[in-house]
Amino acid sequence: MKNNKINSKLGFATHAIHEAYDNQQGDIRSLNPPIYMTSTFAFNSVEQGAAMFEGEEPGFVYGRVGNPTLDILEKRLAKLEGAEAGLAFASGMGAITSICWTFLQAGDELLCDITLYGCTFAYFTHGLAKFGVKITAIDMTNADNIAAAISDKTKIIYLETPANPNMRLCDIEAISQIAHQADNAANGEIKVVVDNTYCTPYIQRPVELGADIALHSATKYLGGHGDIIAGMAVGSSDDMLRVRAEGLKDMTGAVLSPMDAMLMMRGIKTLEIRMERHCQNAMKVATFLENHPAVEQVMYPGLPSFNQYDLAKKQMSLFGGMIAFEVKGGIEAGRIMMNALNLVTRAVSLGDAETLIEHPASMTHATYTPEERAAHGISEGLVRMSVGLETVEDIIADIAQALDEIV
Ligand code: 4LM
Repeated sequence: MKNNKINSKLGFATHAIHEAYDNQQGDIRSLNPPIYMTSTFAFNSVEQGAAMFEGEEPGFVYGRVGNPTLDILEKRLAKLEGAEAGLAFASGMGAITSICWTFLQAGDELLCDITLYGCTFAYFTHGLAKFGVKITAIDMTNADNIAAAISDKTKIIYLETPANPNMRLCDIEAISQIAHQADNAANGEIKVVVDNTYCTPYIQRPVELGADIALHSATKYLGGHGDIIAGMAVGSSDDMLRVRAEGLKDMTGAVLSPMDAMLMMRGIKTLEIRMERHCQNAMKVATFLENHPAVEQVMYPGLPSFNQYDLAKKQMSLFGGMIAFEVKGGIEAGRIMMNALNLVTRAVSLGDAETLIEHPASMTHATYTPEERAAHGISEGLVRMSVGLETVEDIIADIAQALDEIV
C-alpha cells in the first residue's frame, strides 16, 4: 500500500523532490536550490527595515527568524504533511520546546501520553513543571481517558504514535475530535501536538487526521542519513507564525542552519523509497524475531499479533522501520545478544541507512527513574531496533548469530 495520495494531482515523491522550488526559473536554473549562508539580510531603507520588523512588508530580516533555503524546506514538508505551513528547527527538542513555550504559560496544563521519548519526558516533568505548567500523563491508548482528564486549564495534548520506545499507538483522529469538542468550553483552544518522527508523512499524516501540529526529530527519517541534528513542525499558518515569532525567535533561538536544511532536503527527496524499504525490511526482521525461540515478545505494528494491529491499519499506511522486542532471560540476555552483534550497530537515534540497536532503559529513557519506567510502560529488558536499509538477509543473519549466544 503506497501512501502517495496527498491532496494533489501529483504524487508524494514528486512533491518531495520539487515542491516550492522551480529549477526552470531565472537565469541560473540550478537543479538544487541555493544554500543562503547568511545570518542577516539588507534593507533598502530604514523605513523598509522598520516595516519588515512590524510584519507590514514581507521579506527576510534575520536568520533566526527566516531564511530562503529553510523556506523551501518548510513549504515542502508542509505539503507532504497536508498542512498549511511548516517550520524548521535546530533539533527535535528545539521543535518541542519552541512549540510548548509558545502555547503554554504558568497555570496551564499539558496532558501527555505516559510513554514519550526520554528527553521529551524530562523537558515536561523537570523543565516545564519548574515554570508552573501542570503535567498530567495519562494512558492515551484509550482515547476515553482523555475526555475525563481534560480540565479548563488544558492547553496542549501531546502524544507520540508509535511511542518511543515501546510502539504503543494512540488514535490521532479520536483524540483530536475529543480535544476539539472541548475547545468550546471555558479553556479556549486545545492544541493537539503529535510527534510523527517514527512514521514520517509517507506513513501517517496527523494534521489530516485532525491534529493541530505534527512535529519531527528530523535527525531521524527525514534527514535519513545520520548526518544532521534537526527538527520540523507543521500546522496552520497562524500557529506556525506564532511559534516562529514567539517560541523560536524569542525563547529558544533553536533555528536550523541553511547547510543542514539542504541536507534534509536531500534526504526528503528519497523519503518515499527509503520508507518503503525500511518497512519491508522491518516486517521481515519482526517476523523472524517473532518465530525465534530466544525471543519473548515482539512489538511491531505490522504483525497481526500486535495488540493494536487494527488501529495501525486504520491510521498508518505502512508499519514503519522501528521494532521493540524482549528476549528470554531479560536484561542480562539482552545485553549478551546486543554485544554479540557485528553488522547491526549499537547506537541511539533511528531512521538511518544503518540498522541501529539500543537499550532504552539505560540509554534513551534513562531520564525516567526505574519506578517511572515501570509506571510508564517501559520495561527494563526492552530492546529497540531501527531497521536500516542493508540487505535484509544480512541483518537477519547477524541477529540470528547474536541470538544463538543466548539459546
Ligand atoms: C532516540 N530520539 O530515540 P532530537 N522525538 C522523538 C525522538 O525519538 C527524539 C526526539 C524527539 C533519540 C535520540 C537519541 C520521538 C530523539 C528529539 O534528537 O533533538 O533531534 O529529537 O534515540
